[in-house]
Amino acid sequence: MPGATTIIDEILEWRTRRRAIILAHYYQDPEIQELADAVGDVLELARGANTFECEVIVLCGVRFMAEAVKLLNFQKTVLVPDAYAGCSLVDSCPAAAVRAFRRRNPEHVIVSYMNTSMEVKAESDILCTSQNAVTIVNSIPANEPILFLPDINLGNYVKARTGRKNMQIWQGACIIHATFAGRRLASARAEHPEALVAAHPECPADVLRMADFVGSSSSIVSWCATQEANAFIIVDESGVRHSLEKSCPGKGFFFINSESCNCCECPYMRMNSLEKLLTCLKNLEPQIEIEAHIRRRALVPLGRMLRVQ
Ligand code: CIZ
Repeated sequence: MPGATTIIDEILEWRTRRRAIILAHYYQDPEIQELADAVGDVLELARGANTFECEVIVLCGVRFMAEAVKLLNFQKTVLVPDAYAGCSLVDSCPAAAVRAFRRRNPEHVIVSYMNTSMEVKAESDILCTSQNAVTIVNSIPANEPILFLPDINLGNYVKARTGRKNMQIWQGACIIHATFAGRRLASARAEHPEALVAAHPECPADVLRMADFVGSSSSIVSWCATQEANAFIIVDESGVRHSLEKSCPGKGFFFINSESCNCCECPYMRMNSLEKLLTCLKNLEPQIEIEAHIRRRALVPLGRMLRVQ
């Protein structure tokens, strides 16, 4: 019907009315990515947000990502369409347990992945992303023991790549990446022998051993775009397909399913929807707040990471 208003028109109208920008993580549904002013990984989005003139930032992703955006854009109103969009890695690592480790092991350097709560970031010595974790660990003097948290697979990968012996690793895992199985990847390789394999470092070691490339979602997208190959098996959350297809026209992408859901979709990431995006723009809720003293402490390890990477 000509002139009918769609939900997308409404979102765009409220985006203007609120002087808002919409940021989407790679793991969001394609219709949300298409509406976004920027698509990226958590650090790219948090850092990129200040290049826009706006009063409100809607982060379409999970809660810890919206908190990272707030950390770097404290004066802005930061919204997340679903405040209950969590993360199994964040849940695996309570701040009280990290504080208890610190008390028992005051000499350890605590390296925390971005997938942690703001309270855990505030307890940490330095932060890392899946893109820069090897560089960050290599920047720490060899004689200083490390606690790497919270992802066991990323930690084991970093330990193997850096050869670091004095590194303890937390036992957290991503419910999707950790349940990609080597045997499913082996069958996909037999089915598509021409394809190169790109895997996210939160996957188990047997999967990573079979990969031609291991990297963050952002680096998987740029790596596939620069390869001559035309076919790729991707071991990552399926939301990244949208950016892969946009960046690599004509190339084919095969995703393998994880054992946990027989799919490759993070259930938390998929809690966002166009309807919730519209509602949060209209109501200016749910808002992300970070207490000033936590923010001050969390900015210290973040600043250290940014100086190293
Ligand atoms: O860095 C991020 O945004 C995460 C959590 C994953 C990735 O590789 O994009």
